[in-house]
Amino acid sequence: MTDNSTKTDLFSPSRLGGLQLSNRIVMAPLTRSRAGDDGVPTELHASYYAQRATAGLIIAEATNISPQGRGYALTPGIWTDEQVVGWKRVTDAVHAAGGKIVSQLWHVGRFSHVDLQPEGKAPVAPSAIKSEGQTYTNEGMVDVSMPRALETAEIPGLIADYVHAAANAKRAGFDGIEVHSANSYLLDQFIRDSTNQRTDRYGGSIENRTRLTQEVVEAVLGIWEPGRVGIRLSPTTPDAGNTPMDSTVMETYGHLIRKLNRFNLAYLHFVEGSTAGPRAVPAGVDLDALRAQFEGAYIGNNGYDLELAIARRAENKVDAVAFGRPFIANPDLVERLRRGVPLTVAPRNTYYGGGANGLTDWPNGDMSAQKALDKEILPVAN
Ligand code: 8OZ
Repeated sequence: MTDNSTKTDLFSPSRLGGLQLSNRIVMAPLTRSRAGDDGVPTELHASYYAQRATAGLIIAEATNISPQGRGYALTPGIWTDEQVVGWKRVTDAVHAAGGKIVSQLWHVGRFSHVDLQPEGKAPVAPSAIKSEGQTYTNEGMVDVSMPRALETAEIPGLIADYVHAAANAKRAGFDGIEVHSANSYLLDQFIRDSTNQRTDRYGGSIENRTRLTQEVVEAVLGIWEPGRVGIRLSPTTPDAGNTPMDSTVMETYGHLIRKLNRFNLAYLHFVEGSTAGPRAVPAGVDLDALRAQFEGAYIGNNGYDLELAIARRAENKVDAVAFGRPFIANPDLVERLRRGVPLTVAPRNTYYGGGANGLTDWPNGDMSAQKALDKEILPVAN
């Protein structure tokens, strides 16, 4: 019998700030695009997440904080009461299955299309610089639209949208929230000098460019205790339109991380390398050295397999590991990793859109043969 829990503490209980987890395996936030136009999560979402509740922590798919924050059709939101009711069904189902789940608060910034925006207006961004990327609307894949720069006077309203979403996440029964400051969406657009050319207190110096992320975190701490708030950063991911990363990654993100220490957050969550791509980072960047500047717990993510997870945990480089794509087709991923059961690979065409097909119809690994084997070879105890 394989029992990988003898080799590593990945399968043992752990704590990230105020979040007590049954193991150190986290389900990474995965956009699956199964909500309706109203952004309301359905029974399907409840089943999908409950099936994956053996993860030590589920980070729910990126969730729009406001109509303006929306950049992809069929992604869920958390600004309306109906959305809160939908999410409550999800959190109840996860809790009934013994799991923990946090909401990832998302504003796409410039990465949107006028068809997805209220009154067909331009998406908002730190500066009026267009991404070369594409998104999907109800009409299919389209180039993202030219954004307009946010007025300084609009920033308090934007922060209020985060606070509203954070309060709704609490009403919806989540165990906490994760601030999405990664992947070249709004907060990361402010951080990077490639997308931020502002001349007010939110642009220019590193201090200024990292200000909005800090102000958002500080504001949501009016709703949530710090031990239930995490943050996700992706210092080396270009955006889907290949916008360059910040020109001084170590200095910029290092400054932000040191500043975040004053909040005592539950965790820092990095996409290591390039989101859903290679783990390699450019010369001069050392993500472990950045992580080391954070005083709290750390979740590592991107392209992990069990071997890498065990190795990075053994070196104490991570407190927990977030698996993304492996959770799509392996609802019982934790048990499969523990038992060395082969993983199913989800085809790409199941990632986004559609219904139950490719979402909730993945079976658990066949553990019955393993269990029979356990019976034969385990010494009879008691
Ligand atoms: C894949 C497709 C659409 C959005 C991210 C929220 O990268 C996303 C996302 C991923 O953070």
